[in-house]
Amino acid sequence: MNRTAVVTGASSGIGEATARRLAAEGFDVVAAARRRDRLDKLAAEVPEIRAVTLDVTSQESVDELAASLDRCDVLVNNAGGAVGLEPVASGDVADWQKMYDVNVLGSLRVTQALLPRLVESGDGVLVMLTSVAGLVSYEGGGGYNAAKHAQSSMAEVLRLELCGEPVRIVEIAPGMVHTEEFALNRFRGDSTAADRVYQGVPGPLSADDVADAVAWCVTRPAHVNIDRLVIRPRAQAAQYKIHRV
Ligand code: 8X3
Repeated sequence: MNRTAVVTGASSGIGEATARRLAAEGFDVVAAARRRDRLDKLAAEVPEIRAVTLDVTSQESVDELAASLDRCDVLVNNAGGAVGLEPVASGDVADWQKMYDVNVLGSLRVTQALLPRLVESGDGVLVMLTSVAGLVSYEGGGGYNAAKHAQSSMAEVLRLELCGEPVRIVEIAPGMVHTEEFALNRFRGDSTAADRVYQGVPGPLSADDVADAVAWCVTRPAHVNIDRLVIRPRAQAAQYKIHRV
């Protein structure tokens, strides 16, 4: 039986690219997300991918995912995102709640549900997709910074608590990645504002670049734990140091 990888938020962006890449690496992939129509297209295209409807904010939905699995060797906690860029002083509590629920509690629910399977596999790998926003803070980052810092912290705690168990905990923290939806969601559907983020940047990362990093981390020998991998485009030396042409 092939090793099984579960990828959350697999209907677009980094999640979709990771599902495709892990399938190409020989995994049976469970692509999980809310938007079933997109998952079904993906599964129809790539035979190694199975679509599962998942809402990481629902415990019932997460439990159903867990019950549908024969095994789980790799879990990629990718579902997440940013909503809004308001200062803390005027940020909307509902936006913060949403970001916390999807990024942090979503990862917690799926991790709790699948951890026994990862341990059972004898060489489990949990990948926490965070962000450079979880390592540094910036004006307007507010709720997203808080959520990504929390996820980053969860990865560290898990690594400590699971030391001695056959599970690796990997954090991947991408910088600027040009995906279909990340900036669009952050700017609440304003495509002009979203496009401005990447304007003139020669080579922001693509979802495939991050999927490549995920694939590398999870295919190292069992004794090698990549604790944290920070991946940025060459044009982004730091959060504020972006080369534009
Ligand atoms: C997204 C990266 O730089 O917009 O996770 O915070 S950044």
